Amino acid sequence: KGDSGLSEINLLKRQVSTLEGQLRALQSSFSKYKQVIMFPNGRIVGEKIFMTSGYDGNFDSLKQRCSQAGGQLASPRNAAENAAIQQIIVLYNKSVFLGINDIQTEGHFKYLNGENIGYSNWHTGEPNNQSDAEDCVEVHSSGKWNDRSCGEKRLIVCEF
Ligand code: 291
Ligand code: CA
Repeated sequence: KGDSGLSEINLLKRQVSTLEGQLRALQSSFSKYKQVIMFPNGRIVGEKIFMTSGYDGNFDSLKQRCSQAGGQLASPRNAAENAAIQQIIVLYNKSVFLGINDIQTEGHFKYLNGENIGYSNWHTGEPNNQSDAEDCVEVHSSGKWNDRSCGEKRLIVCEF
């Protein structure tokens, strides 16, 4: 009884050590896989992934495309996330639309889930709601934000 208990423990030890090796291999292969699929269109910031497919569209069409892909339009919550989006903008030399707008109440910019924004990076003088027609948010290569007509076409960047 004592002996068979010991050999069971030894068997379990061998199995745990095999699993540890397999986990290490999986971690290293996943880390390489992430690096490969992120090149050159994606950026990882913490738990969040920003990704462009290179397409342009107006706000509604971009919003729909991101949600069809199981994500949503990029909605930066801090400077690091904004900087990741900025890198994609610079790479493509195209401004993007964020998942932020004041369609519901002029001057109250919200995320797509209706929550008030907790981070912003407006250009000086923005948002100005030019011609009373600017409810969406574009980001320029400087990383700065401008409110802009939702009907304009911008580069898609989704977050997952
Ligand atoms: C000016 C600023 C912006 C405004 C923009 C658009 C341009 O920036 O007043 O606040 O969003 O004009 O109104 O719209 C068109 N149709 O040109 C100019 C450069 C971005
Ligand atoms: Ca504006």
